[in-house]
Amino acid sequence: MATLKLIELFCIDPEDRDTKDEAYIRIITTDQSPRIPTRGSFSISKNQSVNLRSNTVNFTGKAEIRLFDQDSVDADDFLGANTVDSSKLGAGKLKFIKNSVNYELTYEVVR
Ligand SMILES: [Ca+2]
Ligand SMILES: [Ca+2]
Repeated sequence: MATLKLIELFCIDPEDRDTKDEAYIRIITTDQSPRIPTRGSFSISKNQSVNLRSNTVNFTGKAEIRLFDQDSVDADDFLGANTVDSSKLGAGKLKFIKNSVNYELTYEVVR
């Protein structure tokens, strides 16, 4: 068992061109799939960051981190996925890059 600690989500280029993105994260583990934030989304635009330090998830094996932009009329945009491993402890950065969209998520895996 390890703990995934989210630290910061940084938007280099948003998905929604003219407005802010409504970003949210879903973490898929072997036994749960929490959404962060639980309801709604983080309002984020180009060169802005969101502090995620209050969010931790316990997991065993691998955890998949999926990033979405919530849209109100059409379906939410899936912006990519990354996997972290409970045996690889330490801090790191995950890239979410799709077409012109570019996000960076800072995280740490601790025991
Ligand atoms: Ca969108
Ligand atoms: Ca949106």
